[in-house]
Amino acid sequence: MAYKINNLQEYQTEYAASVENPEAFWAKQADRFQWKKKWDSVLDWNFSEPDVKWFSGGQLNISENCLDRHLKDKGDKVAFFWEPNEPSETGRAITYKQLHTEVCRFSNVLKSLGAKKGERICIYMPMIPEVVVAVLACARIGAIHSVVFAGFSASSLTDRINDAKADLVITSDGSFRGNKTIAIKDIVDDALENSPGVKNVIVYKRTGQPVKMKSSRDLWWNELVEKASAEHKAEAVESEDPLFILYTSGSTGKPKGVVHTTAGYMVYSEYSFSNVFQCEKNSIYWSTADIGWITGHTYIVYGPLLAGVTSVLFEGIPTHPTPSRFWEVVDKYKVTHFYTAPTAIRSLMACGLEHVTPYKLESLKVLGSVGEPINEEAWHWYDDYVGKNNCPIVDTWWQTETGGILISPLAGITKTKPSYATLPLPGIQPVIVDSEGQELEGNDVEGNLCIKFPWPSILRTTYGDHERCRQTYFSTYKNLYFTGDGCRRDEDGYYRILGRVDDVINVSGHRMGTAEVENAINEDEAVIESAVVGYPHDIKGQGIYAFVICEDFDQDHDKIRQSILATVTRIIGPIAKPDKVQIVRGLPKTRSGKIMRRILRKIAEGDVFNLGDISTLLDPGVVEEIKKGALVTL
Ligand code: 6R9
Repeated sequence: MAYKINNLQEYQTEYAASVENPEAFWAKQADRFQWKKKWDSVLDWNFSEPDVKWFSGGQLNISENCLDRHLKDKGDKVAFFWEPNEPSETGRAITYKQLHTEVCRFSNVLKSLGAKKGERICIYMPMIPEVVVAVLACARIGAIHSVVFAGFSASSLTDRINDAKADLVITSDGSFRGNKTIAIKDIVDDALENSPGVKNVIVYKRTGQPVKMKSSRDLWWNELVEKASAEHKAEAVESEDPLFILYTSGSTGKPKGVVHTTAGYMVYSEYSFSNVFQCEKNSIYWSTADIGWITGHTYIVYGPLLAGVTSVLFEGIPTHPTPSRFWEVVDKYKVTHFYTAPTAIRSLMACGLEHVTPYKLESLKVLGSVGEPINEEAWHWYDDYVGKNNCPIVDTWWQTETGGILISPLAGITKTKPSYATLPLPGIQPVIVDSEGQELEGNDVEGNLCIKFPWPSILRTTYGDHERCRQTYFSTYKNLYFTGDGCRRDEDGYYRILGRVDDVINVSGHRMGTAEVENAINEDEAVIESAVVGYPHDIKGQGIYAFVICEDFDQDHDKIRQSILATVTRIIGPIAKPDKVQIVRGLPKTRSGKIMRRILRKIAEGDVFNLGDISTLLDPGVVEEIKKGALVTL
């Protein structure tokens, strides 16, 4: 098992060492892995371009470190227990050796189709073991995977395929999600109408539903794999060769392709996984995330496999067939480490205790939370009814861009505090700055959260647009990585994340840019202009509130709403559907034409008596009208 911190004093010593001599600290961590060629220098960096390089000159393969490295001692250990959507369907147990064989076979399949090092491969799949095989096979041949969440629409998929210039797509015929069957392959077909660069589509048969196979382009997974050899020597890649692209929303325009590279990401994903969760030899770890999000990448695939842990891989949703599904799975596999999102906790909380109390949940040792701030009520419910006041809760703060957890308790070591992510991991140097970029030193301060020194899994660029990366993360405050989150450091030096300070809404732990949702709404025929803001939502954390100007205000508003929801679903996917759509005659704009979102946010929150100064508006009258029609209880 990897090097692990065992107590608070060790944490403090490690932390101090990591700040004093980061290079020596990370070289020691990197030494535990298998290198095809050792690095020449540990770290070269500047945040102004930005240009960050970890373990330069080194060569390695991350899939070899996830799989081959464990074969001698852990070949027969289960890597994944796969639990299907329907409890009546038999699951699968896949050992490290079996996973290795499958990944080797599929690597040969990819090679036989001409896939090469550095090429982009798009993966659009449900939560089945083959998605892990696909990801690791890409890494094994040195190709760059771009996993797209299978809930995104055809048009979102097209954008991501085209931005990454992927020429191969891996998918399935359909997927099971709750009581729905989704025609995944049809969505891919639609997407490919506008992605002429794609030469092949590999289709895994999951549901058995009929699909159209385009000859010479579309190939069945099973047929390709049957013919493939199970021997494959992992390609040597450079430390800084890209490992994957993952698209995420920002405050402006289209989602950006966050790029992570190989060696640093490997070292940090394993280090953070091992230290935050503190798994032991016989632990059964389960993260309920989807592979389409960063949590799925780092803490379903890479972290746990690098650490040689046994995980549960779950295809379904928390409420199918009943809201007991999670607890049933915990008892079935005797899960020891359970990692989920506050939104899931809140939705299960709302379903009632009768779905939890019949379950033993005795195996649980550690609970985790990720994706959004966890409110105290949800924290206590998780602690009382799931952890039975016996399991530390690790509230893990991090981002797609950070690659791994940066601020979190270490399970059983750091004293927890409801709704606090607590302390930075070794190697992480957070700073809180005011709006001018002045560092706020000492405790009991609040401002914007930045990080002042690189850690191994920091993003390296945004795909195809380095300037966007610089602008978004490294230009707001000189020589600092800016997270986009507000933060408080309390009197004990504990960090509490307060949520986004930019135009990003966090809906059920999923990041949505307001601009992105507005662009989708504006595609609707009836719409002239729109403005989107977030508002507090009991289950989702934040909901999406859209103010929309239509061509004809006197049309049936419900009809327009339905049409807008359908348009947003078509363009982005169901996760971006506004919860509230208010049709308005005008939007509050300044004389220079800028929408004053501050006012709309207040209205959406139902706080209409504190709108602040509205005298700079071009037409203050619109505010009164919006207030009258507001879809809130005042
Ligand atoms: C891992 C992930 C990142 C944004 C981040 C922040 C919010 C994530 C959080 C949290 C408070 C936590 N966030 N974890 N806020 N406490 N424990 O979620 O990545 O999808 O990129 O979202 O999510 O606002 O900036 P990503």
